[in-house]
Amino acid sequence: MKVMILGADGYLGWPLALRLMAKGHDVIGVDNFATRKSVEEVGSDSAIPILGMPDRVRAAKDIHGYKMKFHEGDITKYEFLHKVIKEERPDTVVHFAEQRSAPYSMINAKHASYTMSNNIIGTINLVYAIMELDPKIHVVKMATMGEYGTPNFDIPESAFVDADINGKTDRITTPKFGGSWYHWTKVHDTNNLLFANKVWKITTTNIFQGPVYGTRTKEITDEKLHSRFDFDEVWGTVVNRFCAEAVLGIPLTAYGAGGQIRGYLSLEDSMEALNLLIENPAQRGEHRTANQFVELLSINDIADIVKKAAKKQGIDIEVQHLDNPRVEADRHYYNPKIKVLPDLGFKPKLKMADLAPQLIKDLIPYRQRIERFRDRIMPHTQWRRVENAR
Ligand code: USQ
Repeated sequence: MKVMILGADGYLGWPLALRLMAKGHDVIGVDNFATRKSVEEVGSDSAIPILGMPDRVRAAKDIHGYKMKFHEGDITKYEFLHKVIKEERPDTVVHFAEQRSAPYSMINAKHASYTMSNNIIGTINLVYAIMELDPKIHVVKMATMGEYGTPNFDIPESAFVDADINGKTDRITTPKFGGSWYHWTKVHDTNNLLFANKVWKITTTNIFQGPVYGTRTKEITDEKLHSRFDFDEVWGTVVNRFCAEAVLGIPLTAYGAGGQIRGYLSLEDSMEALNLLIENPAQRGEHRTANQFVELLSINDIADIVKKAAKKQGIDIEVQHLDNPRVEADRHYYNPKIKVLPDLGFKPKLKMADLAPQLIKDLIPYRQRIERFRDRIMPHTQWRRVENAR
């Protein structure tokens, strides 16, 4: 299969390129290196050093014999995206090329509008290019579990639900309530994909993935093949942050009461799940919704797991409960359904408690490098504004 990955330089994009090549697929990467620039903009860097793309491609060839093609460019420029898809004619386009940080989107108006335009325009351009060039191409789009918010009902794995409004029934789109401007861009993308499917029968798999953690996949066998690893308050996600904090001896930064529950999965399990969804495409003309996570855990559960994992590495670490910089429920019901991936044979390999000690071990050699960005750990980006603080 020929697979184009938009966002091939990212935390998920690079390991997915390696996984697909390991499975014998042809991979064409596309990226404009926006994440590298935006992490630098907030004064941080990947905890684990990563090579530039030409060196990454060379290392994949030298170490595993994989041959990957790469195009540098911005998919919000329609002519560029249209040209690469026309030239390469992939069977599948994986769309990861979005601004993926909730805090980054909440910094100020400039960052919110960049997130909105970058994410929504990129997705619109993709569905137009596919409609014009070949609607048979399978679009695999990274959505997020965060689109649903934390509702007091079971989260379905479906784009539509039955609703009864004042005695009249109809199918309506599954209710969503994002927790940041970033999460709302994903909601808007989902709506736009549904409309593209309705009018042009674009074949889509929309993946509602929870937060991913980890440093390793089966193919990351050499330091030249590492994926980026962010840990600062803007770009780091909670599990990776806690592990980096443990390495620096900073008490783990649980926001609020720590009862926030999400569906987590390791980088390796994410790759396996994505590979299954790519190798088993949606039916022609179908809009398929897949929820993607392995374990439902609260922030307090994660703090406990990382604290124990750190202990195994000889690090004693405390947990601090900070005023939550976000506006979110920190005690709530959470029960998302998951059936599509298990039906495809998805069997998660690793639980967080098994993987966390290794994750911390992998970061220890980079302690000094992470130390340089110690002042980027504590949360500064506030959801609330002074004038409406509650
Ligand atoms: N949190 C802490 N302490 C920290 C950092 C985060 O308690 O030091 C809490 C947050 O308040 C939140 C939870 O951890 O309740 C998750 O936050 P996160 O920063 O790990 O993840 P989030 O902002 O939701 O976004 C990440 C990725 C995003 C992806 C999403 C999946 O950046 O691209 O879409 O995870 S999900 O969370 O299911 O929406």
